[in-house]
Amino acid sequence: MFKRTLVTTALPYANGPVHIGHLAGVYVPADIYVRYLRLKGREVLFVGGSDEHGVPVTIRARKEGITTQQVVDRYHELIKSSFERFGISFDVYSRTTSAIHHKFASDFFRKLYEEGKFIEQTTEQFYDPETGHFLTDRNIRGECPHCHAAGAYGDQCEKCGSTLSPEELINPYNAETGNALVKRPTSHWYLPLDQYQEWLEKWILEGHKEWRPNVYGQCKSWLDGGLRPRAVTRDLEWGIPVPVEGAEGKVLYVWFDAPIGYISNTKELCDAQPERFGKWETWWKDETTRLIHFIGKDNIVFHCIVFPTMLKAEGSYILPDNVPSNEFLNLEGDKISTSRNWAVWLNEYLDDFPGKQDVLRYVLTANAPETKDNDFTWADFQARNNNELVAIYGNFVNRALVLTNKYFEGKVPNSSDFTEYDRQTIDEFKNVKAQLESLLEDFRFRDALKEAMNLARIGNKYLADTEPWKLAKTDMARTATILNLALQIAANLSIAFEPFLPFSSAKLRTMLGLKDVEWDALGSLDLLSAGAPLGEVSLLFEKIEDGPIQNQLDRLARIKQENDEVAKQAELANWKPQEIKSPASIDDFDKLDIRVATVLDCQPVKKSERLLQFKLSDGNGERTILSGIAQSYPDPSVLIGKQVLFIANFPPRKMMGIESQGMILSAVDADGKLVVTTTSRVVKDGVSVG
Ligand code: B3M
Ligand code: ZN
Repeated sequence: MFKRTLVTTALPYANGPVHIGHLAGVYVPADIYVRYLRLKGREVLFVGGSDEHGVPVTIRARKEGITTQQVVDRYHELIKSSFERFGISFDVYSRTTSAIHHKFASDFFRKLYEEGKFIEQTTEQFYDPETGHFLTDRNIRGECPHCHAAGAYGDQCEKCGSTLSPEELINPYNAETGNALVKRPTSHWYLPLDQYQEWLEKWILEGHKEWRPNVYGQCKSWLDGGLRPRAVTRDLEWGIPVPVEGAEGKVLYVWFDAPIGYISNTKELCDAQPERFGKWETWWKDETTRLIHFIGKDNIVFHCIVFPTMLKAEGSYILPDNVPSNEFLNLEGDKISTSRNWAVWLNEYLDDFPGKQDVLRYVLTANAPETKDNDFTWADFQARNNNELVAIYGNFVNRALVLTNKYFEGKVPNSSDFTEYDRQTIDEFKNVKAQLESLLEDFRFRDALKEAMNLARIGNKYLADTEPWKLAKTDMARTATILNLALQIAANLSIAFEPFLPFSSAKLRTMLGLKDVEWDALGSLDLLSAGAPLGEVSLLFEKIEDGPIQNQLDRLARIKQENDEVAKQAELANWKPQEIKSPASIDDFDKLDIRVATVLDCQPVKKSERLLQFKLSDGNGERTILSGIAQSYPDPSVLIGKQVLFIANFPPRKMMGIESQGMILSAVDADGKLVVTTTSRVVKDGVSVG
């Protein structure tokens, strides 16, 4: 019943470059899907763009001392050109600051407003009387009501992890100016999601059981929790002004206007090239169009609940048929983070690994976080390139081409009778097309890639088993048949891999002298006709040595060090003395016998990572004390000759077979390392402290 497919990808925020997490989660799978549909001759439109509103871009601008427009211009250009270089084949990549989008989103809001689809509510919000601004949760800071850390955010305390609302903060202030805040009434428009609850339950829970379990599950838990009205406007300057009289100083909430960007970007393209792309309404309002949103898991509720409700409320739009959403990709075991610079940035990858777009596309797909979070490591990147792309796919193709050049002057040789083994090989790869199709249509790109790679494995094994380089000495006819079949398999590979590795497929086709191909030719044994000349042969993939991998690891190590340093500084800045313990009397104190001693010797305890063994002169003779501070003193000999404070009347205790006679007193320094305490002038050993 569907005649065409409209594919959208989440609009990345224009407040930083795109990283491998975005690529693995959204853009690579969407591009595979679109390329597959195009190759199949289906009508498809691929829409992307930058999300240029919201608070983060304004914060970035203020931090850098430039205008918000400059920030979004910079990142929009960077993101757009990186996608292009990487082969993400958008039909349109526009932006939400375009005039077309502003008008479109504004009209969309006005229509719902005029038809009474919103409710208006007045609430008390935090306001900075000095700057005259209402503040968003993230811009409000104050003391955490739970752990009392200073500088907790209006939505979360990063120290203890509690989720907060700004009301809960003690002494809330404006994060940027430090000004104290007051409450002021302000009114906003809300999309009454609760009124659509029943409709959504039916549409999703009954109508879309085929959605991925993670997507369906998140929707179900939102719906089970009961939907509430959501504000679609904000008190901000940066954004699309609310097109209602008396709404000065208010803009559309970024999550209201951003998904409308999918529509306005489509309109921008279709209006510019109607003969090629038709009318935008066909893509958005015709029931025979299938709409697919590719997104990351943190965007599920907006694409499955909020945006469909907006479209339903408007009334003339189609709804998404599927919302394939991935889990997250981690980097070397840690969560990817733009603010901590813990990422592999696409633009940097393209500069560091020129011509290797397909290697990253391959690794991100082979390891795609389709069903659970996954980890990207540079070791895996190198291994997959060297052991799979080079050793299997590249090796097979190279052998087939080089041998054809050697024995048949670079022309596709004639095939004669097949042997039983040839037939087995052919049977094995005959199914690949159907398998690939069902996996691709089911958005299972990781498994689909495995199938394609399997085809390369079949080819590689065929050449290894038949050894045409040996046969060439005795049986040219048989050699010709083998190489013909090998070249046909290579030609098939250029089709099977086209959605995944478009650069390599194009290169392979040039080497094979193959013109354009279509998906439906996959599985055919006469893609190349006998006698046709091959193109110039070069390596399809190249080995990646340790050097460039080490460079990447070194870079990450540097970033980790910087981040640790920043975290330490932040901890220091937030450090507060511990609360005073409950009252004690002089009698309590008198029970402890604290004395001074000189360190005669200090050695690490064998087989222990923590313990140092002290030999002390305590005025009466020698005393042995074990102290768990080895990590803080890599060279314990620095302590020899120093005076230390110790508790003399703790009962002796055995550790690692050594008796410890007391406890040495230590404090913690800013790095979390222990430092032994001492007196400010030398005193006699054994003197009491009190
Ligand atoms: N910019 C959030 C994100 O990049 C947001 C997506 C908008 S899609 C309409 O994760
Ligand atoms: Zn806290």
